[in-house]
Amino acid sequence: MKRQKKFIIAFGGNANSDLGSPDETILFAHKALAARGAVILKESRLFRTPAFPAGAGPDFVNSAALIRANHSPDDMLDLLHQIEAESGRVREVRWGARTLDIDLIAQDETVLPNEAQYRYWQSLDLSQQQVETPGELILPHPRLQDRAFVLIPLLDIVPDWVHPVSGLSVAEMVANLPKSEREEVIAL
Ligand code: PH2
Ligand code: MG
Ligand code: MG
Repeated sequence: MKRQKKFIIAFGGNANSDLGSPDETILFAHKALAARGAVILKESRLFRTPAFPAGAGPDFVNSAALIRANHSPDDMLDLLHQIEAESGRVREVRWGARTLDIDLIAQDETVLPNEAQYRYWQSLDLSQQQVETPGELILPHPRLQDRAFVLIPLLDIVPDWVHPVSGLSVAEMVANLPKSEREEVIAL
């Protein structure tokens, strides 16, 4: 039998939706994934995190989950977008206030579309990131190692997962973050 895939998913929101506050919306999204046939293996706590970039809006609520499913990575991304839509998300300006953002962070040790392209997207600095958007799914998420609001929730669920390109574990990536950024992420 083919081994089922494991996906690492990140959730975030900093605006009220039809379903309620960001934490209520995120908990709805965790349940919606399970209702669509994904098996939730681990769920992180919810965390309050300052918006990135600094000053970009109200604080976020962030969380993460490890799920098991048969989907291809592209089908999983479609499912996440459907759940965003169901929870009242309107796709606003990039990096603006949002009711619910669900990001596919990784699928096992898969690198997409290939290691050379991956390294290109990972190498972009902040100003290039704001003008260049990949037309295809890049995995693992190219900004994973930079974001305390993603990494600290991952510490709850997959501390030993190793990034297939850098070879660093989640715990090592967290340790590489500036202390000030780690301390801004606070469990609710
Ligand atoms: N998501 C963003 C942009 N900035 N900041 C925090 N703290 N949490 C997020 O989830 C987040 C963000 C783009 O999706
Ligand atoms: Mg996001
Ligand atoms: Mg997103």
